[in-house]
Amino acid sequence: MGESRRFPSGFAWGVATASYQIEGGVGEGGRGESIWDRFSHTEGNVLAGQTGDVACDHFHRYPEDVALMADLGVTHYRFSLAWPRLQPDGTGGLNPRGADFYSKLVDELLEAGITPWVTLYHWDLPQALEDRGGWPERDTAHRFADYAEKAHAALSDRVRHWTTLNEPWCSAFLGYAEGRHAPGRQDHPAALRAAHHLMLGHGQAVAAMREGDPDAEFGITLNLFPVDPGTDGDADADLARRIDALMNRQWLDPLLRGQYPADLIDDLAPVSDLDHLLDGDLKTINQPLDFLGVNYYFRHVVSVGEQPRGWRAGDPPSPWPGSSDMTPVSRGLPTTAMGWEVDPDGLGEVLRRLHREYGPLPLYITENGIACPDEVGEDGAVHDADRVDYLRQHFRIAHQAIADGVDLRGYFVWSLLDNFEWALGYSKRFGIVHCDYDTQRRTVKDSGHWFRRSAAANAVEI
Ligand code: PNW
Repeated sequence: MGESRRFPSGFAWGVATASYQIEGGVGEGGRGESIWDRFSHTEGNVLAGQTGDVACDHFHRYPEDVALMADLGVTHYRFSLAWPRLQPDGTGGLNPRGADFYSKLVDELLEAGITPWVTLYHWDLPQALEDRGGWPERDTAHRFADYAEKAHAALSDRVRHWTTLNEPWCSAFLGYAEGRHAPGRQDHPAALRAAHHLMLGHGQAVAAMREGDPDAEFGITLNLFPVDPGTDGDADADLARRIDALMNRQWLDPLLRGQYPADLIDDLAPVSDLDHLLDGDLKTINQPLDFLGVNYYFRHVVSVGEQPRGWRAGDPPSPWPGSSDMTPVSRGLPTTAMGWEVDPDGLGEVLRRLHREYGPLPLYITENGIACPDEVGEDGAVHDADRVDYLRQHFRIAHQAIADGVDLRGYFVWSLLDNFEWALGYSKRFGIVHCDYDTQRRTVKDSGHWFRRSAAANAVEI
């Protein structure tokens, strides 16, 4: 490699996945039904009626996938546990066959010299708990803490990094407000209750896990965005403040400062009196964090306007309670296959803001990546130049943030493999490894080779 920027020694070169997106094997090993099984099997929810029934068949192919990671020089692997594999109906003792699957996966990783980085909840709530009201019910937070404590006990001799939730904003607002994600409810007050109970579940889970294991590291992953007004006017400035409150500060402030933002509570008054917020909850949520995981994809530029149409027939409700006037503004930048504008500077802004306003705090980029079209060529290679460019630009920004003093310790690329992209099914490919869904054959893309060279050098080219 030519001139390059080196990362601090010990920097984590990671890749990330999530259980429902890759595992398949949904009816095996005593696994219970999750809200994503129910949702994807209900017509009209997922593009082309696709489901995670098979996905990348990782449930059967995990040894091959771990070998692939070792070949790519991956140092850390972020994956999630499927709650209904471990507690099929969301309660009680662990299902031994589910625990055995994750135990073997962890052993395989450790033998390959890869650090396992576990996420407890990446959106596959046991359907039985949704049938009892799901995240809008306070009891779900208690159930989550119970599950976390038991899962931790089963793996803590080998897993030292624990993330409670992945992107609670998506769980609460795509799941219960907009309904684009499971469980597909469209109820703004319920979504606000879900948001609080996700936070409460996080706090209770960290407290329970840390009690017997004070030396492990506990954190959470948030999807964070810079939010900019679309115009210079006061209305757009106020909208940007409201969206920043819902998207970023709604999570950061209770986690790291022990309070909800006062402006957010005012903004939400027309939607909810927040009577689900009980004395002592904020203290529970405000557990010390050993790290914060940041998922970064794009920047929100927002203008007051009509809510644009969603991807399915009819206008789905806005995922922004109290701010349904939010309209995204395009700046004409190049976009990914998701339609998301490529904006590496936004990553630097997020990292520096966290350092300045909430730090000092060890940070990890727990997801960043790009969907772009790519296919296996006749030469057996997958040329994904857009992804290589994208990753190079974002890693450079991460390097710059470290030079600016941000305590960034690692970077997990989303994703190891092409996989089930939620409501968009298999139509969007995020992997640095191609997955042929007919044959389950894996092919390392050019971006995977780029990752291997960069991880080996602990550096990216300038
Ligand atoms: C994240 N949005 O989801 C998830 O953590 C992954 O499971 C997912 O595959 C990845 O990003 C790519 O989408 C998001 O609408 C889903 O803003 C939707 C949004 C953001 C993140």
